[in-house]
Amino acid sequence: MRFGTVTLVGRPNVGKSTLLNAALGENLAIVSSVPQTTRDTLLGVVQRPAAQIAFIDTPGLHRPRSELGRRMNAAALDALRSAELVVFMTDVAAPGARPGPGAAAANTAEATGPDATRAERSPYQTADRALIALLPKAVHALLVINKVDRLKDKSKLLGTIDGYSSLYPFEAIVPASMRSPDDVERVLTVIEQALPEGAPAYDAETLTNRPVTFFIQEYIREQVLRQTTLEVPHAVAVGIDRIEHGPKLTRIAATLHVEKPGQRKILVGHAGAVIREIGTAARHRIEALIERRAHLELFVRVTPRWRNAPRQLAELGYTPPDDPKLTRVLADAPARRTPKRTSRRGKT
Ligand SMILES: Nc1nc2c(ncn2[C@@H]2O[C@H](COP(=O)(O)OP(=O)(O)OP(=O)(O)O)[C@@H](O)[C@H]2O)c(=O)[nH]1
Ligand SMILES: [Mg+2]
Repeated sequence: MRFGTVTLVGRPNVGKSTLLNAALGENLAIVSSVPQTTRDTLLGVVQRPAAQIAFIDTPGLHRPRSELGRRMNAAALDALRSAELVVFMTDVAAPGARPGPGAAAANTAEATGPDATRAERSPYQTADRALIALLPKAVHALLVINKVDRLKDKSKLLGTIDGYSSLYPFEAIVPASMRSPDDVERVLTVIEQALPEGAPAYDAETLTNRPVTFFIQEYIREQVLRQTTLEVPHAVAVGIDRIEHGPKLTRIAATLHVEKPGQRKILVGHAGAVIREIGTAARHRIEALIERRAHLELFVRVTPRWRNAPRQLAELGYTPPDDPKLTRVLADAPARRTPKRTSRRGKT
């Protein structure tokens, strides 16, 4: 029997949580097309005939713009410390895509190494370079190049594999698509073979270490990510106010915190249409989780600057790391310049 803790790290949106869910065969982690979907680490224990794999899904590493972003990065970096094996995940670039401000920008001088010209390297690889440099020196690591279903010309992968193998002594590099069950199985087999012999640390029933309230918060936030756009998904946090288990159904009251009145307006929608839709979809997902009927009441509250307020972050479950140095490992993104409004009357 093999056992090991396997930490999944990489840029936001590459498919780390999708891999966790596919490995578990359950939709445990929230997944969305919005970068920075995962905000905290999540354990998922995969039971296989010859191995137990304790996956730790982590928030995508990025250049932060807020204290929340710094804590997300710190949570991911902290999870690297307990890993027997690291799975660094990247993805093939969507046609014409460029990494957004969420991607970690590498130092340009470092990005153009002697072994490759900049033209040979996608901007994604440039961003990954800075993150791979953060991997602990002696850790065993695999690279998964995800989303190969997007590649028409698979021969392009050879150059990509070469590029990455010059960055770190990965024990294996596995191109895959998390949309293909065969690929998921292939990735799991490679992971399993890289784990040490050892007895399982969790009993066979253990799926995760997070309480039900964590998933209720997450499943509400998942619907916000799916049903709103622009800055709204990033500006929302969910707090659980009350959970009461009645004889027939569970009553849940939750507050969605936004930073600005305009965001509240978008989240509530015309005559409450958007928040109603979010509530209905989240309720279905929560009912499947708790295996009983639920009544979900959602409130939307403006909590200015919650993403930068340590007390509010802690109340919402985004705790700082034990080692404060971890919050400073990735440089903050430069503040965006917001154009000054000039009054029509000429006052400034
Ligand atoms: N085409 C394609 N899309 C994928 C694949 N794997 C994941 N996705 C999609 O990529 C998006 C991001 O997936 P996530 O699993 O949330 O990514 P993540 O790395 O956990 O992102 P963060 O939590 O933001 O760090 C979702 O829309 C997924 O459906 C894949 O193999 N192929
Ligand atoms: Mg994720």
